[in-house]
Amino acid sequence: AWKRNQIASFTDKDGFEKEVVRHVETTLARSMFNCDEIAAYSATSLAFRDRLITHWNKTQQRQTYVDSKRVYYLSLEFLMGFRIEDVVKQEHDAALGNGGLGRLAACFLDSLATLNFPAWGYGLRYRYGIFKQEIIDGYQVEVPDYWLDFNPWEFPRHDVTVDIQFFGQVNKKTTGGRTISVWEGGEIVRAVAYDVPIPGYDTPTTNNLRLWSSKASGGEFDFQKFNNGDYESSVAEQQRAETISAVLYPNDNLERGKELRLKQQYFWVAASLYDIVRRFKKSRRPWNEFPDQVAIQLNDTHPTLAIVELQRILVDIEGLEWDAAWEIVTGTFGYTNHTVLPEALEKWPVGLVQHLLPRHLQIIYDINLFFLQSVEKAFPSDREILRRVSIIEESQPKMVRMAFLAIVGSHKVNGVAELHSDLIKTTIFKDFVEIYGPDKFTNVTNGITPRRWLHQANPRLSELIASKCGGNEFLKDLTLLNQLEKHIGDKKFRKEWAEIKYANKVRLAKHIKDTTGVVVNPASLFDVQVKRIHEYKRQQLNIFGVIHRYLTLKAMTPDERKKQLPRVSIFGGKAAPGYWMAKQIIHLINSVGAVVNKDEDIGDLLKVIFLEDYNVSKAEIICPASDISEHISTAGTEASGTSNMKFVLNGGLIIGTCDGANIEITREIGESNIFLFGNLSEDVEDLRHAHNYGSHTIDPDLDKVFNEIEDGTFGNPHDFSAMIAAVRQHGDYYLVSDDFHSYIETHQLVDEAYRNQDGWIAKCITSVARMGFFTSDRCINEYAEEIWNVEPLAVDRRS
Ligand code: 26Q
Repeated sequence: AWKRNQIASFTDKDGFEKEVVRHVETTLARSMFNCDEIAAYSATSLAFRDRLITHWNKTQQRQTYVDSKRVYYLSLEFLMGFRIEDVVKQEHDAALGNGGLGRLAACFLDSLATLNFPAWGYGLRYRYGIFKQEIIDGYQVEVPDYWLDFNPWEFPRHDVTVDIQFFGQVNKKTTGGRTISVWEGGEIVRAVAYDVPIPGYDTPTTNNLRLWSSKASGGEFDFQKFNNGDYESSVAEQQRAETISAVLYPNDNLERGKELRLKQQYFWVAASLYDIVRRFKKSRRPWNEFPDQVAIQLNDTHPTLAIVELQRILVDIEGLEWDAAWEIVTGTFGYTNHTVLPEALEKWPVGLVQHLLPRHLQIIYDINLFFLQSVEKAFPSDREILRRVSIIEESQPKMVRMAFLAIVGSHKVNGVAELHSDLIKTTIFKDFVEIYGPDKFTNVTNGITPRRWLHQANPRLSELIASKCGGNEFLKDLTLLNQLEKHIGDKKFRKEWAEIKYANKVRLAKHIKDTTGVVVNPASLFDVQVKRIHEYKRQQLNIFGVIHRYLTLKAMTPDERKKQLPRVSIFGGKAAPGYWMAKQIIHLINSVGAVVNKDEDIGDLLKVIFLEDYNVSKAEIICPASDISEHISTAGTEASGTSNMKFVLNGGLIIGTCDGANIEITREIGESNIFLFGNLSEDVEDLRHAHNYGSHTIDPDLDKVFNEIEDGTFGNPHDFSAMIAAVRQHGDYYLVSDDFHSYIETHQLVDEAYRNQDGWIAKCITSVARMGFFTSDRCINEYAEEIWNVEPLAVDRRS
């Protein structure tokens, strides 16, 4: 019934049009005769928004009334992308994230709402999201990402504010025979809530994403100072406060200890916890019931201070005993790890924490003391273990190890794919498995929302699938895709499938032409690698492989060339602005493209494209248009990867290493439907050791590629000397040479397989049919059962 009453007006064209006109004429006070694109966009989104708000209010009222356990997902990044497809080109990605981790958070919000879980997301409302990437003379240039002034999807809550304290000192005070610590002085910054409604698919449930914005606490500015003539410093204070939520740090898988980043983390965590505690207190339950009412998930270590902050609230403000408080804290938190890369593990200098959050540092030391005492009791003969597991690293300067703090303060720790979860248990967190036992550590393999990544990104394929799988139910139960397999023998179905892929490639070819000027033939094999640029993800392996292909084609006679399969190698992705090597990789890709794309011997046989400013809305154009995509990280380095899932779900095959979720994808879709290559993660350590202490002979084909670069074929060889030296002289940490031969051979197999179009399409359909496991709905249900202990709230369909 809710569907008919509430959504009917969306599908009823006339009703919807009337609402748009009403908004143009009344809300915007314009006439339909001077309705420009921005006005049309505003009115359209306002018409949608009105429906959304009704569901949103009802969901919030109902969740308050029932007051069952809620989930709080704390993430410094939510990579949303809010486009209404082609309404107008006005809408802009909500690019509040870097890559995988931020996009995962957005998929989780979609699944939480769709599955009717009472859940909130908490994040920061950055004024500037991830930078826009421009390519100028083959180099990445960063441009600030100006947020739209008019964002119809956010609701400022000027009445929901929290004052956040920084700096100051801790004083001991005795009242009634009890000594308490009081944090005093310092400065106050005000957090203001901005709410974004998160509608579920095919349900009225509409959850809330609360983003905090920073503001000077004294209102506009300090009038006292202003009246005293100190205008500059009153404005400066306001600007300093607003700096906290000004910009998203553009690092992905790299930790950089900057004070402002720590300020962001505490600001966001403290505001969110205040909000969560305030909501809990309304129910007037005893404190020991807090973990029965509240589950907080930490998206990586970025919100780890929440553990310390909750302990502070309970002990210092609410007056609980330490042990009782700590039981509540550990019962509340779960921690998700997204990386094993040592350079990405968060650490903060003790001195910085002391300065910014003096009381929190004391609490961290106490948490560490009690933890180490328990370890010492359990392992009395092992003196080394205390040094290894201490939350404080006894280095110069001393550091707080955030991952260790997150483990100690949570009841569950999970990795994001099976291999990754096994690796963290046997490497970086090995001692903690000994201490807590294996049950504290678990795996929840990542997933993606099929609503965005199939239905919205690839509407024609979604429709074809629906016609074979009994309607749109598969979008809520992705295992229903398995019905596709029985249609593989159906010639007409395969033809329709192939036509849709071709049409998606034509669309991408047009985008390539419009943005780069290069004309590509949509009948070529489209080979795609789009993701953040990182040495561990090995875009350098890909471009070296492309050069190898180019040299092979150049060495052929024209007759031999005619027998070759045309290919387009498509790259896209941002490099962190301070990551010099990643920027060199982008430059090499563009330099190779500049030579290859104008080589008349080669023509359509090979094109090399770098797509500027890869983001969520570009991904929606690229994923449906791929024939093969590359997921080729050094084994053991990519925690999961999620674009691998997006590409397969859109009917593309993948070439990849035995890493992250590739392994589980292989298990689900079958070994014959994926192109795996390269060394295994268990061999990586020995290979690295051999490079450094034994002999390291470079693969001869790769050597030829290097020689060609050094001959100046792709521009000034000096520009690329560091990339080559990383392999030849500096130990080839990412095993580019070790995997090169296997990589090239596997690409040969890809070519051969693609020549058999019928067989190829059959592989694609089989793969899609077996992708049901990788929905974020399955993933959220696993978190709910194994970590959060929460249940969906039955939907009231009468409203
Ligand atoms: C940390 C400290 C200071 C500044 C920035 C950061 C920072 C920011 C973002 C560190 C890491 C990130 C992002 C990490 C990330 O995206 N990891 C990816 O998470 C995906 C979802 O689980 C996985 O699929 C990927 O394998 C993993 O790389």
